[in-house]
Amino acid sequence: MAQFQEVSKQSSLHPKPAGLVLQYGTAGFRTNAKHLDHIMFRMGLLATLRSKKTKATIGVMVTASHNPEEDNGVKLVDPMGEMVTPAWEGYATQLANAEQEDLLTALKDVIEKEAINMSQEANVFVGKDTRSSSASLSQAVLDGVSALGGHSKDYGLLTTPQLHYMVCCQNTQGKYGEATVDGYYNKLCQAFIQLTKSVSNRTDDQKHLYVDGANGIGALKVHEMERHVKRELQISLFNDGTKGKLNYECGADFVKVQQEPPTGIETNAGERCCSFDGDADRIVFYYTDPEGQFHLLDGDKIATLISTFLKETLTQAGLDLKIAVVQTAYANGSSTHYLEDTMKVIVRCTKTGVKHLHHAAQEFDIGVYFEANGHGTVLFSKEAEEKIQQLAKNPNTDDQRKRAALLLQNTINVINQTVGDAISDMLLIEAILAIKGMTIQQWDAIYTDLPNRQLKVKVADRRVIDTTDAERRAVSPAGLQETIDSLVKKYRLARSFVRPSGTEDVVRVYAEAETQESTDTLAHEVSLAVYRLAGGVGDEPKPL
Ligand code: G16
Repeated sequence: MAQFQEVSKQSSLHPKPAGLVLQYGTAGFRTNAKHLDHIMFRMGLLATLRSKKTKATIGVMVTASHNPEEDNGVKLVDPMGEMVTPAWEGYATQLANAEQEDLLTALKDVIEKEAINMSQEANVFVGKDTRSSSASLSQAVLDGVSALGGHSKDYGLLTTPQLHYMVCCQNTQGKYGEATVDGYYNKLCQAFIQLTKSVSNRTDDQKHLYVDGANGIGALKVHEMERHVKRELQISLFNDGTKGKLNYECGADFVKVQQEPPTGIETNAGERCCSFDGDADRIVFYYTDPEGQFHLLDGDKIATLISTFLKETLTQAGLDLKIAVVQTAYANGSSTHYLEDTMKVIVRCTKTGVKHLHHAAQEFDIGVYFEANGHGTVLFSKEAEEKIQQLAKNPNTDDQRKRAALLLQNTINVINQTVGDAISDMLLIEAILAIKGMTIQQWDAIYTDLPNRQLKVKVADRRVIDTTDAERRAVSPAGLQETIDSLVKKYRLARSFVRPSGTEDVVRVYAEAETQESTDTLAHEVSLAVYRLAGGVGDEPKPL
């Protein structure tokens, strides 16, 4: 077949280094950019097959999100804007690891297993972040698409959630919105303006927000968005990429893990700030109090504020819809207690990776899902959206219920339901704070986080660690979980778990306890256990 000849010819321009093995991880392939050219070409091929199979547009995003500048990666987006389905993650790994001479066989294997009609048209949307390697790597994706005769649309620089949004708009024939960057800003910003317009007397301080753009794509896109909400939101943008290095001592991952403000941002005590990550699908908020103490409002606090607002507004609207909050093992114990015991909402725990949380959230009328690292969004079932719409347009609805229904409608429109989105989450949180007349300090006071610590341990092969129970318990290597259990018992309100990262070559260690001192000691002790029992490399972890 001519198509396969073209694949052969083109793939020789994107050769795989012999013996290199990479896995489709938590959010796609991710490693040093110099190993990724063949992966990108092959993901162009796979996206084309996925498009033929689903008869829909598929997305390919070239980004390594929170990883350092020298890394890159690729995320595949399914027709409704969600992460690609797990079965196809398996195909991605097979295709990525086929040696050069076996590529056609691996490709034909997918075609056969999925019974793909090769004469079906294919459409692929491609986006990229601001890394210096992204331009040539996204060209490799486009080459892969064209080698299999697919059509592609290159959006150029986009945030990851913007690409997810475009794919969903395209495949819903515009029902979700217009598949353009302006369409995205218009939809979200109009909803934001509607949400905040009823709030009178907002001072300039209340409208003001410091944004750390992580020196990445989020900074460019916040800048583009700003003009749509000039009167309603005043942004001071830092780490906009003009001088600093991507994700270096800044961005959501740095702020969350280090529990300190990013460098490159100048604020006064008490002022509201937020940080995006390198592809703008995560956001965390924070402020420093007059005593100089740093306060982080992470994904757990974001989920709590959003679900409180939704619950109150549903009550005002007189709508009986079931809300659940989906978290991962990283969720602070205090947040889970608050949600379950005080707010009385259903809480679910899944494995790390928004694909898992997204899936769990789909089971409820309204599913609020957030990872503690600030990656998350809200999903509304079709039935929930319809009930809200009917209430809003019913002429017999009284004023209070109508106001609440309209708030819910605009809330739905400000949210990017396809995936976590820093811009959309930022607008939603700003709107909720305005509507509730709340300061960031009052939001922070809803509950008090347990002290917590995240560490990384280098091991020879992180796959020796296997976990169960939504990653809360390690089943291998032998003896590790027993050791963690006995360490945890030494401290009050303590909890700890370990898991191999799916985006970096490290094992992650999480600990929380009643005091920061015991948390740090526990995190260190568990790190040592990982180092000793799971094949640590380099120096032994040192106490904090
Ligand atoms: C990705 C995933 C997140 C995950 C994070 C860290 O985020 O989308 O769901 O929490 O990686 O994953 P891991 O602990 O396996 O390294 P991002 O923002 O880097 O794409």
